[in-house]
Amino acid sequence: MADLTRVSWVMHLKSGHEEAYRRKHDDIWPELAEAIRADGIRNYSIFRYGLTLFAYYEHEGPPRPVRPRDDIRLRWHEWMAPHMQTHPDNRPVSETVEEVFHID
Ligand code: RM4
Repeated sequence: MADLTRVSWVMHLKSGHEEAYRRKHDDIWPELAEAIRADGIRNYSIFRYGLTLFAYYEHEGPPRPVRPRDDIRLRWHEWMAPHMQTHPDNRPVSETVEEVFHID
């Protein structure tokens, strides 16, 4: 079986933006969903705990370096920026989390 890489990180919502964040993801742009799938990303979930967002996805093969954002991601990050803690270029502040347990 091919190697599977699991990727997880946390991001941070601004207080009072919980519903807006969810609504925008309920209406995710089809072209963004398509770009995510085209990258081989599977099982992508974002869970909210208070203002903390825990994100997780899988892709086949070894871990990949972070790539420059394409136009869709640049626009999506601009669209999401009002609701999240971000860097000045609208990238969400993200911290890698450590996998400490896994079972198939
Ligand atoms: C998040 C954030 C992430 C993006 C997902 C789809 O709110 O913008 O960077 O990958 O949406």
